[in-house]
Amino acid sequence: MACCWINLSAGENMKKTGLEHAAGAAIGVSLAFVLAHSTAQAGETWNMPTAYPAQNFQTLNAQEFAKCVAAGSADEITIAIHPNGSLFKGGDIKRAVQTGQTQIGERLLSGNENENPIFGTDSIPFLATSYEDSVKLYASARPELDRVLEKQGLKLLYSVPWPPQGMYFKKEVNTVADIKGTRVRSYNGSTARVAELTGMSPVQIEAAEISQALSAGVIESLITSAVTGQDSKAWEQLTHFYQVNAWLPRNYVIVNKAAYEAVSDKAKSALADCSAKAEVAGLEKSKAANDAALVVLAKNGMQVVQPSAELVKQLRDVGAKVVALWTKKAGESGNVVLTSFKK
Ligand code: PCA
Repeated sequence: MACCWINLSAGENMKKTGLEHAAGAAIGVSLAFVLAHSTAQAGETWNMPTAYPAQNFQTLNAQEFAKCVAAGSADEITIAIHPNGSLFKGGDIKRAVQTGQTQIGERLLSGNENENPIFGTDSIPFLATSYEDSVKLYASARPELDRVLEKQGLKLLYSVPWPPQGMYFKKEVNTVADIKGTRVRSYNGSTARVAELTGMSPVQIEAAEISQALSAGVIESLITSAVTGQDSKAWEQLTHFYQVNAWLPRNYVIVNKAAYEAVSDKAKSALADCSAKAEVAGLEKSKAANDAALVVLAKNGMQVVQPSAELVKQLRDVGAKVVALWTKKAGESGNVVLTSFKK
């Protein structure tokens, strides 16, 4: 009878949490949850899809966040992390949380810039190019982000920046003329526009698929951090990492508002407390991961170098065009964020 009871419970749990689309993984999680909590009073598992590898600093930070929430809520909420696009691919995570297919998720903030330019604030070329400015820009954007997400039935818990974005190539590059026609992986509107305006061909690809796309020749260049280059073993196909420091995009962790409203006050305060801690800890992890990744890239034979003055100038000119496009689209609310940031 033990088997039937467990199956039934897992099924009910599925229905309650509305996880039809994540059936395979969720059944495993639900079973584990039922087994582990068969004597507990109340408690639920929140499945947390992320798009990046288990050992990436964003995921390790999320693991600590999950532990913190379990402890702070006295196990009312158990967060099960599903890294590397294993439950939902990066591009599907926000919608999955919004529609209640899952309760919580981590996503690249600027990945949803097509919905609202405010999501792309962190990827405005050459606006915030240091960790310090990234924190300042995020503080300026946060009230507007909260407002927009609230209207979408979401609650923003925390956000952690990626390291500064550079460019990877398989040859030495000194001017924009050298990169014309290159197929480059893009991950948001900014990367795609920078690519187009420099004569490259952007190809939208999830981080989890970079290695494969590089070895298949679908792409031959990247705009990303040292960390994602390390995660993707960029040195297997590419030779140069140019430290352009174009911007520091962010990941953000969002929770479905209805799921959030349904938990106790104690759990809500654990979520707030652990989110604040995750933002502080995540920032430090990002810095440390960047330092370590730069060493790993070099150790594996990559040229980790500064771009030429000419290339920087040309990229900044392109960046200015992207900024103008963004400012026009973002209108008054974008203006408020930029004015507050520049104060
Ligand atoms: N890594 C993520 C976003 C920015 C970064 O450094 C990616 O490339 O998908």
